[in-house]
Formats: sequence, C-alpha cells, structure tokens
Amino acid sequence: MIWPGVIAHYRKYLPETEGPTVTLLEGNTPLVPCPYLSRLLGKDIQLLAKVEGANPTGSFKDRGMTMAISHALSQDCTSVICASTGNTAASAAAYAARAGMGCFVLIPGGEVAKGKLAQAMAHGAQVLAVQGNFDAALRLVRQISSNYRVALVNSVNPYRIEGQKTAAFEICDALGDAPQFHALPVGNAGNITAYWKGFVEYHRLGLASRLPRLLGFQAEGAAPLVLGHSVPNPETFATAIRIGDPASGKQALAAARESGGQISAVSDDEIREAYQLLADKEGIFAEPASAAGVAGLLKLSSQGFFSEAGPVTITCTLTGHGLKDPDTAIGLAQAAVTIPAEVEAAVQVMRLEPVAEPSPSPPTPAD
Ligand code: AN7
Repeated sequence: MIWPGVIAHYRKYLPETEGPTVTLLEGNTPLVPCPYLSRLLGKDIQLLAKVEGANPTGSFKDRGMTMAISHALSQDCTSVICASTGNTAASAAAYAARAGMGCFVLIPGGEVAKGKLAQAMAHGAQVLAVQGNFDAALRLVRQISSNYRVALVNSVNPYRIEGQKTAAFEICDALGDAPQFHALPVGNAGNITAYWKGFVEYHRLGLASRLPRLLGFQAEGAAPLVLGHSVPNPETFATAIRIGDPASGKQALAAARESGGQISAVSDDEIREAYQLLADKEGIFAEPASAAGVAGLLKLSSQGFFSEAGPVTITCTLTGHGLKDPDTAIGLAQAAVTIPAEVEAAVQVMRLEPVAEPSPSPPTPAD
C-alpha cells in the first residue's frame, strides 16, 4: 500500500475538511525498538520509540499541520500565522507553501535552533523575531488572528489536535493494542492532549483493549505544569520546550490525571544524557526536547516506578529530528581533528594497528 498521509488514512476518525487536502504524506513513522534503553529501564521493559523526526519537515507538527492548513484552505484563507519555538514554524511554512498561502511566524528572538529557522526561511515564510519569549509571541499571534484576516495554526486550533491524535492511532495499529505507558515531552501541551484524545477514541471504538498511562515531561527550568503556576522566564537548552505558560495546560493535566499518569520535570543534564544515549547507543538522532521523554523514563525507573509493573511495553515519542539543532549536537560532541591528507596522519589519530600482510589496494575506479 502506498501511504496517503494521515488525513486519507484515518479519514473515518477525523473531522471532515472540504476541498483539497494539503499533504506531504506525513505520518506512518517508525516505532523503533530501543534494546539498550530497554535494558537500562528494567528487566521486563520493552521501550519503543515513535520516531517523529521521520515526518516530512522532521517533527510531529506535520500531522496537525496537514489538518490545519487543509481547513484554512477550505475557508479561503490566504495566509496563516503562528508563534513558535521552531518546529511549528517549519511545518506551517512548508504546508503553507504547498497550499500557495502566505505564512507569518513569530519566534522568540535568538532562541530558535538553526535547522528550524532554515526551514521556515527556505519555505518562504516571513519570520518576525519577537523581543520576548514564546509565550509573548503566542499572545501576539492570538490577538493578531482575532483582529486581522489571517488564520492561526498553533495547537489552540482544534484541527491541529485532531491531526496529531493520529500518532496514537499508529502506535495502537503497530502494536495491536495500546502500550501500558506512553512518554513524551510537554511544552505548549498540545501533543499530550492530542495523544490522549487519540488513545481514548481508539479504545472507545474497540480498536485498543486498554488505555495507556501518560507520562509527560517538562524541563526543570520550564515546568509550569509541575509547579502549578506559569513561569515568566522559562529556561532550558531544549529550546523547543522553553515555554512558561502552555496554552493547553489544563487539558494536559486532565490527560495525565485521567490516564493515571503524571507530568514531571527533568533537568537539562538528564535531558542531555538521554539525548546522547539515544544517538550513541540506539543510533537515533532526536533533538534535545525529544530526549526529555527518555530522560523522564530513566529517572522514573531509577526511582523504582516500574519495578512492580511486570512485563510492560512503553512507547515514547521522539518529537523532532536531531538535525533540527546542529549547534547542540556539535557542541556536545568530540571536535573534528584536522589532519594533512596523508595515511600516516590519519591512522595515528585513529590509533589503528597495521595488518601483518597488507592486502593489495583496491583498484582505483577509472575516471
Ligand atoms: C521537538 O514549535 O511549541 O507540548 O512552537 O518542537 O505539543 O507543545 C514545539 C513544541 C516537544 C512540545 N518536542 O510539544 C513550537 C512548539 C518538540 C517540539 C514539543 C515541541 P507540545
């Protein structure tokens, strides 16, 4: 079967949008087993990563954006607007370009990862760097979209949530049931809201026999839902989730409560460690914010959270691709060693032992 994108695949479970579907064939992302991390989490635990970096613009936002932009097009909107820590901007810019619409993105000045900014710019969005954080940018776009002719495509737009719930459907379809636990990072709190909606709907339809407990994680310096109040100056190196006043905070807390799960906080050091383990040990390159889910699971496991859970399947959303934030990857890695173009210099750095009998060099291809 050729994958047709989330709207066509899950049409029965989504609100109708009139007119053409704007799609880049998002969704159908891999659910990748993580054997190394599973062992770290505990004896009877299987961890599977929902690799949302495999979406067309490299993040989960595409699932909601295909819905929001298709709907905006059906309403004859000619331009869309969003506030963004980067991924929403990249996705909105791509889908708006595809729809032939204008796109305005308001980003917190100087705090957006380079890959995301590059995407928004490449797709022709007008980028406005706000002197303020994400929460200030979101306040602006809400006011602008209420008073001017431009459609808001942040996750306060219900079509975004509808599209994003398809990730929960895909997990149930892949496993044949819902997992016992689902972990994910929480920023503006749209995604955890969407996952819960998706899991509940599949369960009601009889397509899953149980509901997972949702485990949401915020960065310690940007943890309004853990603290119980908004954070005026959110801080974390995981810039995607540097959000102090989440728009869907109430829904996120309800999802955690109703599912028997929780929203808790992880430190930047814990996020960094999970980010490196994913890349080093599993071969999965996810952006820093994405690693918050894994960091949280490791933390809960060290506190004995899963010790009485028995054999369990845990799924975890890796929300965005590691390439989104090249500066963080390069900053944390061993620096490249510069060498002259000589074998001797290269093997010295690599500390390679010579073989006893050298094999003949491979033939050089003819020019
Ligand atoms: C990689 O792009 O809010 O809790 O403006 O980019 O649904 O907000 C991004 C959020 C997690 C948090 N992981 O999801 C934006 C934006 C990554 C993200 C989140 C974001 P929500």
